[in-house]
Amino acid sequence: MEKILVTAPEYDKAAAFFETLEDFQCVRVPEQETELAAAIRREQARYVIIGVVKYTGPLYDALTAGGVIARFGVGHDGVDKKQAARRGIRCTNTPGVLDSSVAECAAGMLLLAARHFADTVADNRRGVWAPRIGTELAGKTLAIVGCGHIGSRLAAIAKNGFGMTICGFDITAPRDESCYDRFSMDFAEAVRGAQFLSLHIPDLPATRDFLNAEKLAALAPGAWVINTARGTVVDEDALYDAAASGRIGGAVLDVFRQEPYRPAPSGKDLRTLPNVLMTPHIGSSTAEACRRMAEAAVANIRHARDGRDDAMTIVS
Ligand code: 8YV
Repeated sequence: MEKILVTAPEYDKAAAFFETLEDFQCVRVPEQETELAAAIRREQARYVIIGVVKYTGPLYDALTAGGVIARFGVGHDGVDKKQAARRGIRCTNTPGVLDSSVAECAAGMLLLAARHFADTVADNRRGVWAPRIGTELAGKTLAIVGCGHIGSRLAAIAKNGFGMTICGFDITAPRDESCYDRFSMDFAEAVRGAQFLSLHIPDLPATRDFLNAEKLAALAPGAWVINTARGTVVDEDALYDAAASGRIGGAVLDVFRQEPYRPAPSGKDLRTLPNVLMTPHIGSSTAEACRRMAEAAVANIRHARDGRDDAMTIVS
């Protein structure tokens, strides 16, 4: 039976699915690039399912023309599409299947920012009973940066569920404007008066360090930043300065420039700030989304095997 190599973290997120395929044998392999490349050569594999790690060279050398690099997820910034194309390798992703999971994660982070859940849960574990006063979300303003599928799903949850006012920012108009109270292509205008900002933009050359010192300065004093998109869209040193000085209320972050998180070369360590709450890139980590990402990644590979490139979700 033909093999699909699946990087270990992704295999473990949907093992029950990968173990029961009848037309492919899925093999759990290391995600580190040279080890992954060695596994591809050893198994003479044409198909590989990968996570968010950045792959720069050996992966593309190891696969042969006609092979598929299938992302288990939507963002494909870790894949060098040009190198792959030069070698006749197709790259795919799984859009649409994780929107609710990531949007729900961001919604939970809004509550985390507003209601001291992290501190009060930690207090209770230490036997400390210390109620704290939080902030009601109803009537507050949430700025959504990136009004695609995930941003718009969060907009609907926050507007219809929490009763927040939603302002959207993007470089093109949102497909569905009904969940936005206002929309602007001007950042300062979009975030005016917002107590919360949630990022939903991809990692592109144009979005690196998007949320920099200048844009942080445009936020209302005490505003909170939520990031479930990509670490690279935030200038982590500037965010550290804004949170450490109390200029912003704080940040709840699920994604980082380096994962697992490592402080920037400046040594400014976000983990040391009490108003910065961090989770280990779990936005899409629900059983439901993981199963759907696995199914969609395998579907892309099946289409490639069957010569149905038209049905593949190819990224370039
Ligand atoms: C990861 C993500 O793909 O879809 C994305 O872009 O960042 C995540 O869903 C997933 O966690 C990899 O296992």
